[in-house]
Amino acid sequence: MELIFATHNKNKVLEIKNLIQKNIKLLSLSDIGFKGEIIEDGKSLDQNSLIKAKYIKSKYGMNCFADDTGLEVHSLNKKPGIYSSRYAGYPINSNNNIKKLLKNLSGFNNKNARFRTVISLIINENIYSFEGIINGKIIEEIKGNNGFGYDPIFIPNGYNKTFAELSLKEKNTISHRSIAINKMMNFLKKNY
Ligand code: ITT
Repeated sequence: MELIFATHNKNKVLEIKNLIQKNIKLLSLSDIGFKGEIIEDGKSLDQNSLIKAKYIKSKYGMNCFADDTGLEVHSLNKKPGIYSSRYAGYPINSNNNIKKLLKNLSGFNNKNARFRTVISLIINENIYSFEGIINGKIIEEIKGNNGFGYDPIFIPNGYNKTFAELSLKEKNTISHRSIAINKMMNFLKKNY
């Protein structure tokens, strides 16, 4: 089975490559030659992941899935959430996003946060959804060089390293995205 992963984020593609079962041929947006922007104007991760998947499905007619992920910080009323990629405005820049987040969080004692991923999968005309959550906390300094986005300031519960200090393999054993992808893989194994 061929499945398009409707994302422009190369880090996401890299992360999930090893989690996809062998009988699935994963195609990225660059593999199919799509360079356009998909406007994510939904009000939730669910809506935005569905917008991305539906857009590619209707344009190419191929089965596909999309991931929308947000960092939800308890003391900031679950922000940046759906605004995670453009939290500090345009052009999108992870360092600026991190700086803004740390500034906004500086007066709060509660640093609890979670990453939440929602995957929308479209097979033929059927739509399915899978969620993955990892709880942790935000630290005030940047640590580690691996990963992407907010990884250098997020420590998952039960660990003393940030996601950016963990290897790709280690992050994949516990991450929001791997939980959602594994749910999708189990579903595909059983049903397709
Ligand atoms: P696509 O929409 O093309 O998939 P994107 O990077 O815009 O790519 P999202 O809207 O899902 O994807 O992601 C929002 C932002 O959240 C993303 O740009 C990162 O800054 C951050 N993010 C997502 N997943 C993350 C992860 O695993 N670790 C750290 N930050 C992450």
